[in-house]
Amino acid sequence: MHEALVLVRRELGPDAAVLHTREVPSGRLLGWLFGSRKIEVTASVDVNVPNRLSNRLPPRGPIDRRLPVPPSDELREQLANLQDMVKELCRHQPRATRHDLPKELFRLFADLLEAELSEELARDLVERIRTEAPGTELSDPELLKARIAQMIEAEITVAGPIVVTPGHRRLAALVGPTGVGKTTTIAKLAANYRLHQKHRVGLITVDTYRVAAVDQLRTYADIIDLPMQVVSTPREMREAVHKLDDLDLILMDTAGRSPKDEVRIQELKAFLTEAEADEVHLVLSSVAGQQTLRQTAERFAAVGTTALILTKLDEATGVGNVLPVLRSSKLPLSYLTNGQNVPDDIETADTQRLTRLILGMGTDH
Ligand SMILES: Nc1nc2c(ncn2[C@@H]2O[C@H](COP(=O)(O)OP(=O)(O)OP(=O)(O)O)[C@@H](O)[C@H]2O)c(=O)[nH]1
Ligand SMILES: [Mg+2]
Repeated sequence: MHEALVLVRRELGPDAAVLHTREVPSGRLLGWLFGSRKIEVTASVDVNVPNRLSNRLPPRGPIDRRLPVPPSDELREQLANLQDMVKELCRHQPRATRHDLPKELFRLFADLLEAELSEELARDLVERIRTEAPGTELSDPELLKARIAQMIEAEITVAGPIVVTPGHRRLAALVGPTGVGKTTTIAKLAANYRLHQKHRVGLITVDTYRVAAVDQLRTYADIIDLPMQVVSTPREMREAVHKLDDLDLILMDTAGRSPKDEVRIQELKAFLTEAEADEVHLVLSSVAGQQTLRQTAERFAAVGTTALILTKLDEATGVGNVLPVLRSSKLPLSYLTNGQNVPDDIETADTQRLTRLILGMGTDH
């Protein structure tokens, strides 16, 4: 048998699979002549034989006897040594593998996924906790939550509200994709600055694409009693700004643009350049997927965005999806909006509050 296998190896190479072996019954002419045993081996290089080390039950019956390889003493000893080494390794590094997450960390990981954090980010945070946190902390859910909250807080930068200095006109524009809540947010801001803080506020809209768009803003302007300018070409922008020059704050509404429409983005940039906007807030809906959020922020960076506004937090099931865009865009957050009510459903972005929202720790108002 040994000789036969050596021959197989020589003929077909080391990867050959032995499919069948048998001893040719004696009594044949050659056996009779030479008095030797004859072995027949069927082997192939292109047959895929299942791994013998798989968990399946070992083959039974005659196949069992195909290649009897009784482990030598030396082999047995090597196996035993290996076993000991593996045991030893496990004892010294109980947290060595990913699948072996301690119970509390695993729960945290699951919570983060549920909060719409990407798997990548959740794993990143949990792995950091695993290496940074002292062992005692790993079994305490409260301490773990506090630590993860700290990490998430570190990912969030806030810009603070638009700072208005009476006598120094400030122009803030809101840009973003369609339907994210730009006009509604402008109305909320205008009402708050005008009615609560008593500043002199004016509005400019460059949204002349949709018939109803100008009317929507004009309705708010009328209710709050604010001057409003409608601009349809970049050329008209200077004059419109000039007319509102003696105000403290000009809020500029723009038409929703698809981030994929390069021409419209460039056009928007022309409007903003003419207006010499002091700040450009990119409005993003927190309901959007993280990929969309990131790509949108990338495209709108071309118009000179300076801050982020997150809308529709009330509609989002989890807000962990906003973390990647905060990280990649490096834009500070200015406002959060959480409802359709003008002027109430808006707040200045707050790191701790957003962190609580991300971690699903509820709202505290
Ligand atoms: N639930 C919820 N709805 C909001 C929020 N902000 C705005 N909306 C609603 O979203 C819808 C679109 O709001 P708009 O302010 O018209 O959005 P826009 O970005 O100006 O839209 P376009 O000008 O068409 O690009 C309206 O029904 C708003 O009431 C919010 O914070 N939460
Ligand atoms: Mg609008």
